[in-house]
Amino acid sequence: MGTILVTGAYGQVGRELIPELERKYGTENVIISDVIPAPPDLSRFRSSRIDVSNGESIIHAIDEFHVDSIFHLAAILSANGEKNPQKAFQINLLGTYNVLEAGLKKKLSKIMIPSTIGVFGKETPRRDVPVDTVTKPRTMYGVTKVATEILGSYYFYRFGLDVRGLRFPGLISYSAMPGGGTTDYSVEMFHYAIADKKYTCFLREDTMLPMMYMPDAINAFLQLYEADISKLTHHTDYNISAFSFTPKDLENAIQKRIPEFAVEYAPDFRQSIADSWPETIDHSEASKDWGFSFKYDLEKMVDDMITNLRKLKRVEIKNQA
Ligand code: VAH
Repeated sequence: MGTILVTGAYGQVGRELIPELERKYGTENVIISDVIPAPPDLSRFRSSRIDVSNGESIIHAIDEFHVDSIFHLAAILSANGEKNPQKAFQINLLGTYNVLEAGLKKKLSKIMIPSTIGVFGKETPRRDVPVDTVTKPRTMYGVTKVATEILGSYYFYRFGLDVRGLRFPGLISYSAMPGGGTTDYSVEMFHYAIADKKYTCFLREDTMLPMMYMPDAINAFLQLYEADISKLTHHTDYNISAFSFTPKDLENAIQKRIPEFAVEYAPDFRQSIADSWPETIDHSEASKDWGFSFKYDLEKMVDDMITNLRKLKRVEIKNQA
């Protein structure tokens, strides 16, 4: 078995995907990469500096580490993408093209590419959105992700390259901060609550969005990675989600645990992005084809986030002492 290369490995998804890949496949079989050096706490892994807009750096890493499959996480998310659409195009679309071309040239066994509910737009139905529907996104992030879904399918049907992907909703986690998305408020709120600070939310209190706790998201990604290809009726665009909530729902859920926590609402440019996304997702095809399910509902997620952030804060205070 060859090794598994993770691009964009030091972001919110990568920080939780890496230990799960390590647990399943062994430290020596996981190669981590990003445009920045590996953080000290990941020094046990072999690592590479890869800028996915440079196709040669991907080929070089595949040769150096005998890579057999890639989890391609490198991407610029929705909010940051609107601050620099040209860079988002370069990294998200051309970067993914480079990964697919490298996979073809080096005959890789599998390429995993996360997509997003950000592929949907104002013309998409607002509730119970199926996989096959109108995808006219209003962000460069969404445009690049629709394109990479279609490009990945093309590489499967035209060249037989096994490319798989799923549409992540907003992802909540405690081990790394999100990287410039429209759903980042759902993580920031917890950090302010734990620090006994008032939080200013950049979305309206009634903005309902599909969400998921990171452990369920990582489990789903690995389930799709290990799924029998003959069972797949889609390849790069499976819908997944666990629950939907509004910022007010999350404020209320946190206040049940931290009564003094308060939120004020001051929508910014990200409100128009959120308004273009649906409220709830139909994930039945992922469940039918490869057994997608989730363990965390809103209440269980809130408890786990608060418990673990408090643990991390105690460790941080102890280390500073
Ligand atoms: C973003 N967190 O906000 C990402 C995600 C569905 C949202 O793709 O851009």
